[in-house]
Amino acid sequence: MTEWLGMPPLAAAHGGQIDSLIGWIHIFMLVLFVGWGGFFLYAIVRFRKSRNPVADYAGVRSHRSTYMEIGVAVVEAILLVGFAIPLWAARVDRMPPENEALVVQVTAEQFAWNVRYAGPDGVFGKTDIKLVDLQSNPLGVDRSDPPAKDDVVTLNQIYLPVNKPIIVKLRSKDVIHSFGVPEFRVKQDAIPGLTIPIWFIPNVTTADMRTRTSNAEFQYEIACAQLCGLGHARMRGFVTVVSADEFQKWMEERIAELADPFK
Ligand SMILES: [Cu+2]
Repeated sequence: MTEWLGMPPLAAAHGGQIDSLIGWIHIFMLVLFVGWGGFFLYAIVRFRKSRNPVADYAGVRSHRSTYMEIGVAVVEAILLVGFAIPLWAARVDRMPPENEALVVQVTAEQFAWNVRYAGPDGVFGKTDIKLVDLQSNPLGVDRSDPPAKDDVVTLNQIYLPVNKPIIVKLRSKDVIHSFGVPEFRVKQDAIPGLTIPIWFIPNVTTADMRTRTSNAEFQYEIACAQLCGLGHARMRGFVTVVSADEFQKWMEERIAELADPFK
């Protein structure tokens, strides 16, 4: 229903709810704009100087404007209590269980996205700040820790299987960044010192989206949505949504690379 807003194409299961909220807000705001604008014009004509040569200090005696203001407050309360709070609860408070989801750790830094998967064992290995090396080990993964051996780290590239709940655990190494993928209708600030989870279910693969948009080069793009420094504009990452099988294959290739990085 929100095509008229020119939103980017939708590619996540919950996105319809977000879009309809955005649509309703626009409709209500249009009604408010037209209503208040009309009232403003009415007031200019009704209280013109030629009709009211002397100021009336008692002012308007009818209660109509009070009722209108109450009406506006009621509409706003409905938006907040009826739409925004339930959607917030569903989207933010109710996380899917981690064993049914793919957990991806995304650590923002000036000016890149470091992505880490737990690998086949499903456990993120230890990290140590002493091991951080901007080129070879940006997250300081301690490869001597057994669960860390199969941790897969990528730069500015997130591979995701389609139709599976994804939990992104968002962190930052330096300043406040913001993880935004418009097609998934997610946007969340990454704040140093905090790990903030967000979740979504991507439901259109990159290949399908290329056909749907007739754009052979289409990519889901992670845009840093907070001005985070001089290189902010080039802080882009890419999300590739693939079938479960293709994801499995991609993961196996990365694991093979870990075993033999010079292959
Ligand atoms: Cu940034």
